[in-house]
Amino acid sequence: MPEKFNKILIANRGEIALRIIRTCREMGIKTVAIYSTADRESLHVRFADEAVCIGPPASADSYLSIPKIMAAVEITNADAVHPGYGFLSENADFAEICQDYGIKFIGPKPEQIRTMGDKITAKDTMIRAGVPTVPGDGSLLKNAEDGIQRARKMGYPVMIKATAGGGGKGMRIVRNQEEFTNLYESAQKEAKASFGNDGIYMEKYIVQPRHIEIQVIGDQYGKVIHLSERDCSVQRRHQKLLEECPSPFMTDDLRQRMGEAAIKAGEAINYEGVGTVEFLVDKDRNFYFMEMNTRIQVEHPVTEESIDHDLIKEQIKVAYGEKLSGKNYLPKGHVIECRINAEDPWNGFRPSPGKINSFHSSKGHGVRVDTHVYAGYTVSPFYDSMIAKLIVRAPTRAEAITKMERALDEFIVEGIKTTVPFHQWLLRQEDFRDGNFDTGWLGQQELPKG
Ligand code: MV4
Repeated sequence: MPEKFNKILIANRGEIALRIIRTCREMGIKTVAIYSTADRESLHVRFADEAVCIGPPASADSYLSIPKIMAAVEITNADAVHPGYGFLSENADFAEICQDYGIKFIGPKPEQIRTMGDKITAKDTMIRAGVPTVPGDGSLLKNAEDGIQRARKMGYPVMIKATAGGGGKGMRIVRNQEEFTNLYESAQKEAKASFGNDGIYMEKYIVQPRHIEIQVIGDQYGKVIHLSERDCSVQRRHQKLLEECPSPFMTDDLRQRMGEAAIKAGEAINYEGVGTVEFLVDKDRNFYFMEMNTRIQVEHPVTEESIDHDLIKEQIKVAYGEKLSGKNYLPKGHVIECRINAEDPWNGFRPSPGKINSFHSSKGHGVRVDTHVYAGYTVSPFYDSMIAKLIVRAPTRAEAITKMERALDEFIVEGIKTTVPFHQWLLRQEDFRDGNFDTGWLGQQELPKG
């Protein structure tokens, strides 16, 4: 048996810091919280065994400051770091610094993060591994003229993407040759400003795709398994709002094939840790590798409830060298997660930070709420606006929708605006109830006005 960790420093905040602390407690592992001065009153600070203040509210001076975090690791004598999601979770340099200091970064190797972080390298690696990718080769465009030449052969519409991108930045749909040069130049400018890397590549535009991702986990001995899918097609400007498993679009055969492709993707890079392989799926159920997220994701509870396993526990176990059994996991029943954000859904999802005067969390059979907030908590404008994840599980999709409607009705937050009414609206829509939606659907709807 490999030796487990003695003490894990959690390089994050909010609900995910709390989520990680809970599992560490159950595993008998000591925890260290880090916090900015904006988070003094946070529950992750209270529930960790130790806590270290690492700076002012701005993320760049606290949760993104590698020197401050390494100093906290040093003074608390932690032997591992859990990065959570966001912040430094996909920063290969941070993973490498941890490695150099003899601290276990709970996640993949720096090289694996780098490979997947550069989208052309990732795509090229997938092509070599035999994972289906969107038509269009994985190589940089030399200039707009080069792009126009290639698009002529490929046929419009095409999509141009930043190789350093992800999450929609530096991405453009080009519908004809006339608009190519302008869109190319604006994508390049945006990529340069956002990532300091203006490399652009091109692929065929997939119309009305669904976003279906496969959860994987790999051990240190080259074994990768899949834990089925999450459908994340309900998005607004690349922000996911609701996720579910099974995907209403899934079939046993498609899951089998996508699962195999995701395992191939992981095994191609000897992937270690939990990860997510994102696919675009078209109306004919063709699927294409989009990107791989080399971290635990916000929506991981959907999979936890679907397969009845603690993913953070599994993640920590493979990080200290446990072997995977080798079998894949299939979903049981139906799970839906709604992201509750401190935003005003009827006014363009404008952030709504401030003090929560009263708070009541939904409860009851098949209901799970992952949150760091409570009555009296102040939502800071410095960090992302998610205040809770409401997750329900029921035997069928129809029953899960009914249960979610009930759970949303009893989720009470006073003092700030939240996305609860948006979810109540969404669950009433016929297209949603019929499973008849893709990544473009929400953008085409007329939302109620506030
Ligand atoms: C695409 C696409 C259609 N065709 N690529 C969006 C985020 C970035 N990671 C890739 N994205 C897309 N790439 C081709 N060739 C459509 C999207 C896309 C999308 C993908 C997943 C979820 C939501 C989306 C919303 C708009 C566009």
